[in-house]
Amino acid sequence: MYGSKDYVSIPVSDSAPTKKSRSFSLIRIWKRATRCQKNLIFLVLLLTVLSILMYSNQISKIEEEEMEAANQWRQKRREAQKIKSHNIDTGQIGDNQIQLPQLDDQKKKALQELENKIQKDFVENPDPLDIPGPKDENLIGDAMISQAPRTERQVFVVNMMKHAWEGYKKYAWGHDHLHPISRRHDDWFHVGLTILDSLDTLYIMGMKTEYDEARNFVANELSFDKDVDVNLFECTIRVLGSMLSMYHLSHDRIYLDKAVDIGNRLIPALSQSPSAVPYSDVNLKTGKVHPPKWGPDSTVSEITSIQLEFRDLSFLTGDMKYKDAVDKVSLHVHNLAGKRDGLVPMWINANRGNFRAGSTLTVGARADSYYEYLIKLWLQTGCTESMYIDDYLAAIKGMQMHLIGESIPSGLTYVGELLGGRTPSAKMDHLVCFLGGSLALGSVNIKSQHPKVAKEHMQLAKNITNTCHEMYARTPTGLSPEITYFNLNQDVREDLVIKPLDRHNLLRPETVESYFYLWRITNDTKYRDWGWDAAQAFEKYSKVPGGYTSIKNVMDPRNTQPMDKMESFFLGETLKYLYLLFSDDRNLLPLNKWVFNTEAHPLPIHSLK
Ligand code: DMJ
Repeated sequence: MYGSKDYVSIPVSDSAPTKKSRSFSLIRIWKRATRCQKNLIFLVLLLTVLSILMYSNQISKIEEEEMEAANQWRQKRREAQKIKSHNIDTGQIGDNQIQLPQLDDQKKKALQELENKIQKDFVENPDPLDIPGPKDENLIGDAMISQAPRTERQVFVVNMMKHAWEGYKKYAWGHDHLHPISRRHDDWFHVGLTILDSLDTLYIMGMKTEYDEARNFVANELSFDKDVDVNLFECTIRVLGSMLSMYHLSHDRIYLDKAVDIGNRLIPALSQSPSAVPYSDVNLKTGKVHPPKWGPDSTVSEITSIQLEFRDLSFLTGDMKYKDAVDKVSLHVHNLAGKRDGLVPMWINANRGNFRAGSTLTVGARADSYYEYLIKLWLQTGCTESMYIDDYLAAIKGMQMHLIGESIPSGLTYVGELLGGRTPSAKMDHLVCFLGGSLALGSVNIKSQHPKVAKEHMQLAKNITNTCHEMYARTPTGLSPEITYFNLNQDVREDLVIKPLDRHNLLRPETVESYFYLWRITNDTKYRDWGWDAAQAFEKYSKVPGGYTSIKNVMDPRNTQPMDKMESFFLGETLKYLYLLFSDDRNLLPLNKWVFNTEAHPLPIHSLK
């Protein structure tokens, strides 16, 4: 309130000297001083100035020394870092042959000690930044040809990639697949599939010369205007997936144009179906669609593993027709009757839109990536669409109830099947080995809402990945067969039963894919060692002068019976996951920013709903 006393008075002494009177009295003192007193004052002043100068000189000397010490420390730290990551200077990217470094015993010991320490630190003190989580709006265009120094093991994988690429270039350029022994090729979609599947691997590995060759092919030779029937799923995950990935990584407009072109040519498989279930095949030129040639039904995996890609295409173009088309499929399958505790029958009919009654329940061929995409679709849009996570959690529960068991005598966790929807079978495809990685990825992302389930899933992830490792480690070649049966008979002393017709290895990625996820998420170095063993086995038994080949018999190292085929996913997935597994750079495609499609093409996590 105004009017009352709202200030305090400070008494000012009448005798306080003013500035003028103070300087005046100093001059008076100086004038009155004797000569001797003046000399003394002068000397004191001189000494004061000199000591100030000396002191400041001393300070800058100390600063210099400190800076020098800091530089030395940084240098030492860089060296320690070098040992830790087996780093080597690989010279110019695109050189013909990359030299492998030799580690002496002392360095090996230092490396081991460092790895133990990192492992211990991680367990005691996990880095919150490493835990994948949703959301990052500004991902588009994390442009990055990897220029980072590579580890010894990465160099090994780059050399594998070079060998595979050179064989393909020499004997199959422009065709879909290389036959590395006969030095011939085959065509499936007639689009140079191996080139397309390899693009982002070359890019991520920093293989500039080879990447430029591939990019030139896309710019100057690639045409989708072909009178050829393609499988919607395979073409989506390999071709559309690759174009989208490359656009996100490089910002190169050519890839977006190609993505739109192939997306538009594939979309009739969805739009022309009388039901919400797409047809399996579509003609790239005419847009004519049809079910598979060998039967009336599509597989569940093929109709539910195109969503990441088409949603991303909508995200990039702003045209919702792609997203709407695939969302319709997902919603339909979500609501469809005939599932058993979240598990889907593997056949579904495009004309009628229903599951085929009595279909086998499996996590292997024909259903696998349905489960993989549930968790990844939830992650892709920043964990916002509950339908996917609900179905995912239900499905994993269903697997635990009906499909998962333990073998005798070692208690290996396997994921079997219900044949005809009823009869249990302890049969596990190599394809199932993706599940360890997906479970681990899911586990860290559901942890805050479902801590107990997350823990259970992580344990399951480790157990299944361990089983997949055994599927490699227990064969004489160190390579897994395509199909493994698990022993449930008390009288038999071997867990794995490998039938003669199941002994082939197609250079598949699923196991090393799970090693990659488990390594990134747990930091347990055993996954890297297991991946290294697998790489060595591919090198020993699948490498031929013309490239890498699938083999027919993993059980006989002296007679592996090469099948003369190098699948595009060997370059697109297997070698990419190995390279990432061996990378010390956790910022190379971090799992909280990128989601890999089922052909290992990374797409950004965003918030499109
Ligand atoms: C790839 O085309 C994909 O990973 C797909 O999901 C399963 N089959 C092959 C690799 O094994």
